This record gives sequence, C-alpha cells and structure tokens, in this order.
Amino acid sequence: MDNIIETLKRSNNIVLLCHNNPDGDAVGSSLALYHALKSIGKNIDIVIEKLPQKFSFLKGSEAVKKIGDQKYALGIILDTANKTLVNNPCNILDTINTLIVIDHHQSNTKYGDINYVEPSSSCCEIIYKLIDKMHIEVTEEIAKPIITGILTDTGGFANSNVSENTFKVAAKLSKIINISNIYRQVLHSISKAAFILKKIAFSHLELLENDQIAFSYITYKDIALSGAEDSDTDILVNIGREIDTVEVSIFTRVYEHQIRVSLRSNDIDVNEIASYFGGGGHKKASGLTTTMDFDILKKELLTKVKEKINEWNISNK
Ligand SMILES: [Mn+2]
Repeated sequence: MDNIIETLKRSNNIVLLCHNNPDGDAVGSSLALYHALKSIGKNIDIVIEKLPQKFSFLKGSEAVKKIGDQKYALGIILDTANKTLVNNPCNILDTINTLIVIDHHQSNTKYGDINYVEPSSSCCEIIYKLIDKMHIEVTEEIAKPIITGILTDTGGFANSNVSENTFKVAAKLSKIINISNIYRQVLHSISKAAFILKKIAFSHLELLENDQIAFSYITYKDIALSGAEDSDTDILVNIGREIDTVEVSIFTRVYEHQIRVSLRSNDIDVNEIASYFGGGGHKKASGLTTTMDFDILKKELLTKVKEKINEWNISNK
C-alpha cells in the first residue's frame, strides 16, 4: 500500500474507473476516493458510462463523467477482478500511463502496474484503510459512499465476507453518519419498477436437485417491460437463497447478445464453477458472462452445480 500512497502523492490528473454494471461497492469506492484525493488538491475524475440512479443520493455522483475528457497520467481501477471487466468507454484504458488496481476479489488477475488485492468485505473497506493511512480526514461525503459499498457487498453485514475489521470500520463511520438511514436507502428501498421486476424473477424461480438449487432468470424484455434499470437486477441475485434447503442460487440475466450469470452459495465453492465458464469472483459469490445459448448454458451450469453439490453432500455426511 505504501507504493500506492507514494504514487498518489506524486500524481495529478487521476481518473477512477470500476467494473461494468457498477454496484454499490464500485460506485462507493470510486466516490470515497474521489472526495479524499480532491481534499488533498488532486485533479481527479470518475468515469462511469452508466451510473445507477440508486446511488445518485451520494455527493459527487453528479460529477461522474460518462467519458474521459482529458489525458490522465494515472488510472485507479476499483473493485474489478480483470481487465476485460473494466468499464472502459472510448478505450480510455489505452490512454493512461500508469494503472493502479485496488480490489478484494480473490480471482483478481493483477493487471495493473501496481496492484493491491486483499480479501476483504468490499473494496470500500480497503479504501477506508488507504484514506486512513494517508491521514486524510474522513468526512461525511467520504463516509457515506464507504458504508454504501460495505452494506451492498455484505448484504447488510449478513454475508460471510464480514470480518472483525468490517465492524471496526463501520463503528468508526457510525460516529460520522447515520448508518441505518443509508441501510434503508440502499438495501430496503426499491423503485416500483424494480419491484415489478422482482415479481417477474420470483415467477421464474425453480427449485431443483431436492430443492438444493434455486434457478431464476430475467430477460432484457422483462427489464424493458418493468421500466427498471439494469442495475435493479442486482437485488435479484440472492433470490431463492433464503429457502432453507437451497445451497446454490443461480440468477441469470438474458440479454439480446449475451447472458450474465450470478452464483451464490452458503458453503459450496461457486468461484470454481464460474471459472469453468470463464468467469470468477469469490468462493460464495461469483459470476460469469457468456454468449452461449440459454438452454445449453442452463443445462451445463446445472450439471456443474449438481456435481459440486454431490461432492459437498458426501464430504458433509
Ligand atoms: Mn465489491
């Protein structure tokens, strides 16, 4: 982390980038670092092609640019496991001299000139550590996006990626901001359109393999019909997981030319399954993108998940 701090101190004209389909952690870590570096006088931009409406309550979101409009000396990529996942409008990546990668995904391929990859609840938890190490004051405008990323990536401190340090960070942030207000805003409040989409996803839910697998999907037509944003599908990823028999939950977004799959589990290593199809992520939360046919993909995916569940059933007897 020290070489990152040195590089940041030396650099100006910095751009922050994150992954496609940015979630609360991608947006939160970008905005927190944006405010922190701005407070020490850096010229800094955030470039995100499509910022989800949900996070527009965070200060600084109005300054997010859809495309970069200058030559950046330094790029910092947040929360993004590999280079192909980077939200890269107009190939902005090719124009940046030095790349720093800061991430918490175990599947990170360390594609930057400097890489800081640490298993952590969220990228936001790492950004808190970085800001703290740089002795930058954590203001309300920094605290809010950090807790947003922690809350969304941990499902409100419910996922197994929560550590002692996550609570320590949250405890410090609780002195600056009202966490329960942000909890409600990012986790317990959805638009009517997102609710309609949720109803459709529930109607598509199937339970398979002695109810150990939950499978659901949403098509691009469902998204258009409901009037929801693509980012509203994020809350559907855990669909089925609350059923007590379910070990693996599969949620699929069927777009016109590609399919995005999210895998969630209680204990089974779904990162291995996602990796098999060219994706990755974390042990209990992983994903992949493919151009395979839906029915073929579903069949092959279920076969792989069943294999994993059978291994797991045997080793847990
Ligand atoms: Mn994340």
